[in-house]
Amino acid sequence: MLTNEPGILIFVYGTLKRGYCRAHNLQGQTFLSTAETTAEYTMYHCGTYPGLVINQVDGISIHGELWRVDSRALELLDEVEGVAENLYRRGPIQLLQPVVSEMVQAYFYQRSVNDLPVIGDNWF
Ligand code: PCA
Repeated sequence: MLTNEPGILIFVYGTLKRGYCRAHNLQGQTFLSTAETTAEYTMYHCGTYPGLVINQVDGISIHGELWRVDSRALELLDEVEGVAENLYRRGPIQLLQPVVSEMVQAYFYQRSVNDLPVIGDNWF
């Protein structure tokens, strides 16, 4: 189920998750499973959405969802997440589960996280 299929794997942890305000951007794409990152990330509260940053010193495991998306959806997601404006950058992320052999990507927050509250392991 998880390998040798077209499209790329995306880990979503915030407003793109099912039931949240940007979930419609994943309509028609494939939800694979809930997922958990390795303990190398910190999630901040950026106002009305969360921002993930890499933190290999004292990061934690973050809960989210694993999706397979086609290239058109990926383009849309990049636009929605403000990649061109450098709000987020899309890059590889490590998962604890599920175990996948392919690269998984996620949106990493690019602005300053000084003074932003830390959320914990789950964007509710
Ligand atoms: N949307 C993306 C990144 C943060 C956000 O709110 C996501 O759900 O993964």
